[in-house]
Amino acid sequence: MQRCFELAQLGAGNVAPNPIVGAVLVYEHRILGEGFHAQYGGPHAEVNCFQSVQPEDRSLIEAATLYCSLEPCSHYGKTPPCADLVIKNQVKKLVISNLDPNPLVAGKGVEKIRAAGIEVETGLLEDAGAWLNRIFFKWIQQKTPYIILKWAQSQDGYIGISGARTSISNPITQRLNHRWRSEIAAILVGNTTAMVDNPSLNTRAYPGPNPLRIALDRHANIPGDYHLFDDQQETWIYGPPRTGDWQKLQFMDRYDPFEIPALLEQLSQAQKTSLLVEGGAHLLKQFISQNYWDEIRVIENAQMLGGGISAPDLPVQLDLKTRFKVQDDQISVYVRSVAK
Ligand code: AOF
Ligand code: ZN
Repeated sequence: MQRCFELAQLGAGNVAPNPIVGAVLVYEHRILGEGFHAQYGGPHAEVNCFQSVQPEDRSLIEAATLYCSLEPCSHYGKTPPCADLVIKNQVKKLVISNLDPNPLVAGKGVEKIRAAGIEVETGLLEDAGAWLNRIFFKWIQQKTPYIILKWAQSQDGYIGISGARTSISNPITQRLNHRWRSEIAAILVGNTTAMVDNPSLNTRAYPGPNPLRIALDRHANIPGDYHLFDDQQETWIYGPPRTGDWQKLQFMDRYDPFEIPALLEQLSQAQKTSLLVEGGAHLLKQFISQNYWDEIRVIENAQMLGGGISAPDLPVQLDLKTRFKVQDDQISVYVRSVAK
């Protein structure tokens, strides 16, 4: 199942609004085949898994166990039901982590496979599976984007020096941040960050798709020669329309005043399942005080800035999900606390 999770992760950023899914076919401690959902609209993990089995191993499928990180689907979507494929292949046993919360599936895949006489075990590493697909789970249940707040702060609690682009994290963490960007649908910055940093908001340090980038520009003050206007990737500007020949850039209404619920509504309509808020402090504090967040990632190191823009205070109700080091940077991932 851990291997299913690893495989699933390879689809992150390319399959939304679908879940990330991995599948592994095992016969007597040997992997006969494996696959993952790699592209939205493309074949599901199970299809790729069965297809990867070598001809000389095909006769072993009937005695093999199929592991899937998510319940095989039972519906005709962009692709035919994986439950039918599992039944056609007559595997001996199916083991899954999570049931698919998609109301079109929701247990029907497992039901169908059991009815065909195949043994099914559910709930293996269930919590880890739900964490892996947290974006999809929120989307399918609430049809609103999963919100991640992210910032880097110095040891003395500042995220930057006023009016200057400030670098806090190291280049390896920077690369991790670009990986994070490749795994989400949209990335948002406030006006001050757009003005001071001239950010590109792309994934240049990590191989992966670029997210939709969004910037606030109520007073139309972001210079037209800044990266945000380079038309290199899909971009939403919340500000008065300007004249220009952009293919990928849109000016959005409802920018004055800018309101988080309106943004979330527009993201939902565009099927954007996740949002990464990268600053600045003012915007991050707004998301926290209005209680719009699912996850917070904080990067800290021993650097002292001695003054500047204060990092947001963490919300009171939260749990530390994981903490790790990237060289001298410490990365903490927080989630909402769950009643224990
Ligand atoms: C699986 N295996 O690898 C994935 C599943 O439009 P479609 O045909 O791509 O179906 C999308 C839905 O199928 C998606 O919302 C989710 O319920 C399920 N995803 N199911 O058996 C997979 N990615
Ligand atoms: Zn499927």
